[in-house]
Amino acid sequence: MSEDCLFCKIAAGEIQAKEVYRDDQVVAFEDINPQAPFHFLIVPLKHIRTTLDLTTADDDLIGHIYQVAGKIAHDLDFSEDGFRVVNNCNEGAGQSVWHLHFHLLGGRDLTWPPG
Ligand code: DGP
Repeated sequence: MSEDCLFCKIAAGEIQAKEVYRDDQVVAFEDINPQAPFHFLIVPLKHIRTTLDLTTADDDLIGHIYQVAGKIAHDLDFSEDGFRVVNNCNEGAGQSVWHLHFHLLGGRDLTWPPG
């Protein structure tokens, strides 16, 4: 855990969030500023600052995150209509919280390219 990291505090249960999934590697919860009818953040419990800080030791974790994304979309019944998994890396891409996270969006038509 990294001190003063918002998502570490949510992962530790010190700050409340509307959780939809948790296991021994990740937690998923509703985004506070939803951009779609379904908008969740899938966050590793381990503090990793950005995608650029991943190592080969994290390969299974990233695979697991995609499995969890599909499971949430399936369990909440929006997988068939389509969903998107997005990771913003660094400020230019819109990253605002410095703990790796994946947006899971669904429940509306998702246009391409994203902004
Ligand atoms: P990004 O901009 O890609 O780093 O995404 C960060 C997201 O985190 C953004 O969509 C809003 C969300 N967020 C920020 N603070 C909180 C919070 O305190 N609770 C929850 N649930 N989401 C938050």
